[in-house]
Amino acid sequence: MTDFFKGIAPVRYEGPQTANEFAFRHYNPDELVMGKRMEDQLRFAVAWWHSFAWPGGDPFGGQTFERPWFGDSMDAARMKADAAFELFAILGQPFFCFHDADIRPEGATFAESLRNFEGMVDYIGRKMEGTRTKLLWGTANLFSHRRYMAGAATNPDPEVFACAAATVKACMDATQRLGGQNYVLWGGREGYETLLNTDLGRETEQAGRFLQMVVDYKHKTGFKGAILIEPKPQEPSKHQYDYDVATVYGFLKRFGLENEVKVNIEQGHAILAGHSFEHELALATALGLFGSIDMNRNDMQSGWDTDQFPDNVPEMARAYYEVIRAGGFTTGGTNFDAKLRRQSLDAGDLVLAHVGAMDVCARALKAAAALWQDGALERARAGRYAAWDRPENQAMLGSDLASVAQRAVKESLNPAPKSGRQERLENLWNRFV
Ligand code: XUL
Ligand code: CO
Repeated sequence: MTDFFKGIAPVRYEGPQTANEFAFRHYNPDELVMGKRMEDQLRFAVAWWHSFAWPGGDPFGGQTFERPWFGDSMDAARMKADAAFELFAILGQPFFCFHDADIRPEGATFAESLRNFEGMVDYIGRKMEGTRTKLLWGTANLFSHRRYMAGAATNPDPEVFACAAATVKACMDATQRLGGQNYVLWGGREGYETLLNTDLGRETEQAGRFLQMVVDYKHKTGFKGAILIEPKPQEPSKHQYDYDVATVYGFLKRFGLENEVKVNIEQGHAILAGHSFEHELALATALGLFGSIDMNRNDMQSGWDTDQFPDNVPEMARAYYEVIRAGGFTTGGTNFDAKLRRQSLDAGDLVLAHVGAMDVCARALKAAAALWQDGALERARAGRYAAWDRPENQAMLGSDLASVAQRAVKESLNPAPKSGRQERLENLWNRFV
């Protein structure tokens, strides 16, 4: 037990009219949305790294947060875990996510770090027995330690590749042991700072082999969860190989992994790649890759991955509409890969950041579900392509260029342009959000 959250009671749904700051206004776990409990639709997760490990630094200054568990001992790591489970009890969210480096102190040697990690996995496993909080996904931190400064699997030094393999194996074992539903790989430093010293062909080949080994290990150990890649175009590296969903799809195809690996899509990463969140989600669904989401928002002016908590219902509604179109989450969920601003020092700030974000997502889900159930948007979309359902038109796709060309001439085709109705659909959209 810590007293960090002292005086903050478990947060409950009280409805939009409540004056209680520490209440949910829209997130009502048991309310049915499209026939499914809201909790099971949204599948919220708290991110260990931002909520408990991040000290509040920025490129110009260090730690602003003072947390009683900051330190590099196992005792401090256990206190951090205690505080984490106290937050989980307050929020009642069903899941959490972690990297190895979030939960364990760094050891003097690589082997000691692994032992610390195993000790903390045991400790967290015991804490989970007494609660209903489950593990959405585990992952490896292959970017903070200086050994990974030139990449992990893509490193020019094969010994770093081996350390990366040992870390990922330990994190996959831990994820399986704790009943995790997914295993995530974010290639933090899998990319380059300058092409002048980089053999891009070799590095992507190494990344592909590494991922094949991860998938083989999953099958060998019988891990039932999904393997997810989290695309991001840059930051910390100038260029990262898992640039966006389309790039990841090409990479998976190259290594024969497109049926083995899915994606974890983050709002801020989509924006850094010059896309919208909904674009990345829609493309993942179209390519059969949709897995999970990292929910946050970027500051639209800063050009950085600012990892703020979401605060914009219409924006999130676009995202959840795509989640609904994807058929909803299976193993995936909504992980708040979001951190407090560095001036938000208090325990209450950490709780209310999550409460507000959960409410924003709940409102967005409800709006998206209402639009989906209304059906008008999907009827309009289907109507736009309806001619393609006719056999003579379908036949063209199985034909060849010369035959299709001949049809255009023989039938004197002169297709009449039709309205795309964008503004009408935007008006329809705005009736629901
Ligand atoms: C970094 C990021 C990571 C991954 C997990 O931008 O999103 O926290 O989600 O490694
Ligand atoms: Co993320």
